[in-house]
Amino acid sequence: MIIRRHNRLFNAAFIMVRCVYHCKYVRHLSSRENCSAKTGSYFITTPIFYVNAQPHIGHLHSALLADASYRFQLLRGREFTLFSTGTDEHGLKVQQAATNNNISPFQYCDEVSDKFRCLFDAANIGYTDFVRTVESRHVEAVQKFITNLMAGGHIYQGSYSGWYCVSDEAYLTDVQVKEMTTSSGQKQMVSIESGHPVEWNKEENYMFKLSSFQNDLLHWLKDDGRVTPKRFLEELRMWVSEGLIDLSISRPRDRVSWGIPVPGDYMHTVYVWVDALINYLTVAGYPELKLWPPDVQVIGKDILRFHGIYWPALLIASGLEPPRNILCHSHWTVEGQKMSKSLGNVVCPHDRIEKYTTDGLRYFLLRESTTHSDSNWSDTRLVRLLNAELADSLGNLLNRCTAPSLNPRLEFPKLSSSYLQTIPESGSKLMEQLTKLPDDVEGHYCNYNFYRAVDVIMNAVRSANVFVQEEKPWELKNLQDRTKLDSVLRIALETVRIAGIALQPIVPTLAGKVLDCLGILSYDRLWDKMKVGFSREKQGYFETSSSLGRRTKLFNKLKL
Ligand code: ME8
Repeated sequence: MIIRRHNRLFNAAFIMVRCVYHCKYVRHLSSRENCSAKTGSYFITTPIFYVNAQPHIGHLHSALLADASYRFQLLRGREFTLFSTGTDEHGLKVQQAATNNNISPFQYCDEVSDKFRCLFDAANIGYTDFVRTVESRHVEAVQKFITNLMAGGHIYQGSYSGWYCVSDEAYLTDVQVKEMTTSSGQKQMVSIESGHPVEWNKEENYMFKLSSFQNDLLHWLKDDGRVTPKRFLEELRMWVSEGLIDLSISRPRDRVSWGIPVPGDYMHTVYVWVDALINYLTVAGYPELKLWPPDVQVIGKDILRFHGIYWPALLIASGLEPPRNILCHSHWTVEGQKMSKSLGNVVCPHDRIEKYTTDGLRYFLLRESTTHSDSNWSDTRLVRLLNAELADSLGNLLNRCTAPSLNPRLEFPKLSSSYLQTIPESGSKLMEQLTKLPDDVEGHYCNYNFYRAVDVIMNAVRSANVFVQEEKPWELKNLQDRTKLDSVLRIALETVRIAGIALQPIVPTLAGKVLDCLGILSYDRLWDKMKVGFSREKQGYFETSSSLGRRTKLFNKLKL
């Protein structure tokens, strides 16, 4: 309701928009406050992916970061939610790919878009909307949005010349290109940032007055939580401070026919990047927005300029609030080079899912990568990590403590308070870790530091293994030792329970298996149930016991 009222207000008083925007901006939640909110709505997006080639690990990585954040927010009780992904299907690059494949762009897009959807389904990405830019709801949203910008006086017609990079679908300035000698000895101008070839173009375009939004953008970027991690925020601030030039938002139809017509001028198509960015409004129901702005927009560092400059400026111009937070991640490399379809060095995600399971791949991608720096793909590293952490540490702890030989009543037993008087140091250290774990992990999830969250969880699991090794429960099977045996098992299984709840955003199926094994009911798997000693009957204490669920092997060791 509030969102709708604001939109109408903005549309009616277009001239006052930027002033209203600043007021709204001050009142609105910053990204960090927003993460700490535990209930209410949540809107997260991934980039929409080009259909000019097959999906790879890098694309999956973006979707996975969004999925893990989304699952975390659901566990914390967010109710009205939107998690969108999809495919970007217009533009010269796709037009050329269809021609090269000797099929119509329609058929070509259908086929490749399906591959992205198929991959995301196989990887258990829990998106709520998969948008394609060829859908009529999107075409309508784009035309409505451009019409609105035109009515607001933000678009003019002009002649544009510059270096055009088809691979990046972007015009570049002289300082963004350099001359290179190809392997065949020819001189070729290329983009400095991506290395892709560029060609000189001059054409009549519709232009967006981007240059007049410098102050608005600098104001928006003042909030330190606007872009995560900080190094990308600083990069953006620098680009915007250097000054902005107006943005060409159309292409002549005779050059790019595979696109959405500019409203009122069939001879021009909308620039594919502007078309693509509007997908985020399409999924929100534009012009009747169900939810706005997005809480988080996940992107790769290669598309920071588009999301951190063009997109917020376009939104501000049309009287809408820019996203609360942009999560900009670094890249997966192979032997130090960016994994990309144009370099032909991609790692196939389907193949890795088959070899290592969906959750095996999810775990590695989130465990091994940081958002601020590139990560290098290594199958050897993956096998070692998964064997050490999922099979040997977590799997072994669960397996030991639920084995009928050690736990014949197949119970999640009671902890006796008298045992706590005699607990060894390794046990006290573990209890301390478990007490701190929910807050620590929550902080890391809120900052998208998934590798650090897993570190905290795995440290606790390792400490529990040390504790069990020291207490030797297998030597405590006499009746008089039962209180101690139960207490040791309870502390170890409590670690597994907490780890199971905390790992759900990262490895939902595997974590589900852990919690099934322990007999934890679905409503006891939410974030607030992670507190150490939680029990349904006596919250905050260890007085109750319960039956374990069915025993299964958690993770089969992988061979190198
Ligand atoms: O740029 N490592 O689509 P795209 C990590 N359609 N992530 C990677 C990666 C790598 N090696 N390679 C790609 C587009 N990505 C536009 C987006 S949004 C309105 C339009 C991820 O198919 C990363 O998120 O080239 C990057 O930003 C995205 O895929 C680009 O995918």
